[in-house]
Amino acid sequence: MPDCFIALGSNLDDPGKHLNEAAHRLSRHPAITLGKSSSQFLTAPVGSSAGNPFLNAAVQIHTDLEPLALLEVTQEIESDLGRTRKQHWGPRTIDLDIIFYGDQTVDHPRLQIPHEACWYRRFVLDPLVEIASDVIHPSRHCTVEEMHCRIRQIPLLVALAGGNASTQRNIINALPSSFNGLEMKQWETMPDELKSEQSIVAWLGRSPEAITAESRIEDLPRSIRLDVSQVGDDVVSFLHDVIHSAIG
Ligand code: A4P
Ligand code: MG
Repeated sequence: MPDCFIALGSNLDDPGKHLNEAAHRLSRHPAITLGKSSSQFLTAPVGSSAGNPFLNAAVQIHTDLEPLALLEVTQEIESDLGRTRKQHWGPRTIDLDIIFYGDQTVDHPRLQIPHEACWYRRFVLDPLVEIASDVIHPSRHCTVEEMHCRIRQIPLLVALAGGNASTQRNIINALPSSFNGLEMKQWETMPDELKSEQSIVAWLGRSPEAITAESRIEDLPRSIRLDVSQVGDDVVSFLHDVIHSAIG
């Protein structure tokens, strides 16, 4: 039976009660056994329309349900607890995100596992590291503890590659003023795969063993690579939210 991890978040009404109730409902499902539960963390809301501070937590479950069936269960619990979806990233009574489903990866229109933002979000990693420090991210090939450590190092390094130089400069100029503890860097040398005008890639998180003044992109760990080429025109606001959630 796969070992799964679910991230919980709430910022409406009585968040602590919603987190406890959601975990309780998971445990009552006949095909789910509840494992470890993290503490609840008070976290700064990420996203301009997210609303009040959140409480976030994580739980481990064991289940026979296939990934999409598990998503149906978590979405039913969200609806039962009064979750409405009026606004993307809006305030919510409860949000249940499936972070890991054993070591499986799922790429389905309704479900991506591992959750694609889990590796850089403090509000996911702070709780998750309490109960899953040794669990390995199946596509980034590093443990939860390694992801957590990397994101907590100050300053947080965000290194850009690809795209044209002026696009990179615009992004860099737009970001650091709003954050403390952020260092932006441009890579001048670039591997061929990144020479296309469209492809901008950011690396997140300082890694003393891998990143020095002489580092080349090829030397940097792929585990912290964020491809922003699909984001569209608003790379700055996307990166703003990414960095905000990484700095916490
Ligand atoms: N979906 C795809 N993959 C998954 C997955 N692994 N687990 C789909 C769960 N759902 C997944 O989610 C939108 C769709 O994602 C679902 O229909 C499902 O098919 P949603 O819960 O309806 O909407 P959402 O949560 O507003 O969007 P999204 O993109 O999931 O947002 P996130 O990533 O959940 O972030 N700040 C703090 N401090 N704490 C938070 O918990 N959460 C968010 C929302 C923003 N800011 C926050 C927090
Ligand atoms: Mg969600």
